[in-house]
Amino acid sequence: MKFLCPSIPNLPWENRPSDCPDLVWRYSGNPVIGRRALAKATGCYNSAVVPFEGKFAGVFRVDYKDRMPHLHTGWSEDGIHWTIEPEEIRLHNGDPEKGDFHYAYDPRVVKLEDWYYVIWCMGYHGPTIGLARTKDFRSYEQLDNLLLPYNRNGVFFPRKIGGKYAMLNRPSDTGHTPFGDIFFSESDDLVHWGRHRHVMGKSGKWWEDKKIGPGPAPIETDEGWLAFYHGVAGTCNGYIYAMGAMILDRDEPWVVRYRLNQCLLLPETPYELTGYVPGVVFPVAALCDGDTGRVAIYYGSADTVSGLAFCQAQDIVDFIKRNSLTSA
Ligand code: BMA
Repeated sequence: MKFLCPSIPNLPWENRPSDCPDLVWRYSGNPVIGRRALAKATGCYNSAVVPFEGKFAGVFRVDYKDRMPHLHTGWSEDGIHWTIEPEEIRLHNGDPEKGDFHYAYDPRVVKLEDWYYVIWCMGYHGPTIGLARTKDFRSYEQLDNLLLPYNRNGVFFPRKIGGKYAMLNRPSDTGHTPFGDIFFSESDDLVHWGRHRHVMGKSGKWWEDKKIGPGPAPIETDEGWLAFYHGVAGTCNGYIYAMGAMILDRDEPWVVRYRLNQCLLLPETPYELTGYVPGVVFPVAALCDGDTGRVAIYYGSADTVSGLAFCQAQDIVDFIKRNSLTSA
């Protein structure tokens, strides 16, 4: 299998512990970012990182002591130890008509052509998906919102598909919706989006019996787009968020080639089971080294801290194909 993504020679990595029975394993030093990443923070999680100039940069969700979420830039030499900028990101070309940073959460960062695009959930008469771009993680230009309210999860594919910008997103309502399917949308100019196609909804499996939503930017392989996503179980005690995976068609990514019949990462450690929202694993970035197929997954834990996990893309693709709810 070919991994059609750039090499990341310094990708953070740890081998799978010999006693780990799973295909996705956690970094032994988790959480990589704690809840007090800044003095004014009560949580730092659901944050997106990318390779940048031989090191790593990212956009981080930082919740303040009024429990409002803000976006901050972060820097790391190794993808593990992070420095979070004390001041929140300011947008150029910000326009009240596009919404502002009244609240901002669950960023994704995707390198596409010459830009790093930041896609996040923001308030504009209710939650919708905001868009900004940067080349240096110091100056961010705000573009028009991607979608109408209400929508709380959006992520770009890392290249144009059929000559168009392409994204996955998850329409919702104003709150923690008891429903949600993943849709595909495309655009010529990043402003006008359409050709909205249904990708998939919840399955009959209980780990994702309430709703699903897109996670990190899909990883391109010659077998299709490997996409991790979050699935939500509605238990008698509240929602449980876990990570699943699917393979989308390379040219028509609204077509699900394979869909794993179980989750890959379920809350089970103390930092995933204890926090502001116990029982949450929320993947937002998956960096794949094109040379080795090693993947480093960054995920929010219990809406409080940030975790790092690893897997081999080849193993995951093989596993999905062997254990699929959908056949190609
Ligand atoms: C979602 C979002 C995420 C959060 C998750 C679990 O709806 O609000 O930011 O991690 O719920 O609380």
